[in-house]
Amino acid sequence: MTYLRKNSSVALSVLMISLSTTAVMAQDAMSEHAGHMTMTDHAPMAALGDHGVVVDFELTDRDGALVRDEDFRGRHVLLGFGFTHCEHICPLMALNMGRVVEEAGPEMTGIFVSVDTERDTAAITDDYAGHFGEAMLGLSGSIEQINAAAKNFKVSYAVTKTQDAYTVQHTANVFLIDPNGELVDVFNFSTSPENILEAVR
Ligand SMILES: [Cu+2]
Repeated sequence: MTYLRKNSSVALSVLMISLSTTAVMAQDAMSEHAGHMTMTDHAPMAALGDHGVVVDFELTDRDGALVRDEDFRGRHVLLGFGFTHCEHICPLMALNMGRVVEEAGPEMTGIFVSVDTERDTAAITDDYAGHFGEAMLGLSGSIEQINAAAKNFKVSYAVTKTQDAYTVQHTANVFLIDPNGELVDVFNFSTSPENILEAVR
């Protein structure tokens, strides 16, 4: 089965316009998502688990249908975890992912998975992902589904709620999965689309 967006008529977001000063944002972002990232392009493989491992996830799309890793066999997948209220990291990550997916053509799907299960429904997540490209899919799921998927990618996240703040810290890596469902490379949220595309070719 080839999984494509069901809702592709979303207009380009102003988010994309506000993303031209990436250096400043990355610095900002370091404090927002402290503790989970390095500033090199490639995350250290030791932190990723087994290179070449077959990925495993079961999530939910905007219609409540189950979406599994095997639905994407035969295609490349670029996948990242985040949340739609994220101010700096996720917009840049999704923007980069959208550009890669657009350049790579119809053989690649981008998947943005929200770890903010309380606020981000699958529909909200999919609308968000759709701002960044036609082939960008947003998925959500139950806490159990999200935790299982995050564990598979060695992604950690933490929701912090106080009286006046609601923040989500999360690993901001971008995972490249090949048509056999194997993890082939991992990038940081700020890795340029060009560098990711090199790994696809
Ligand atoms: Cu984020």
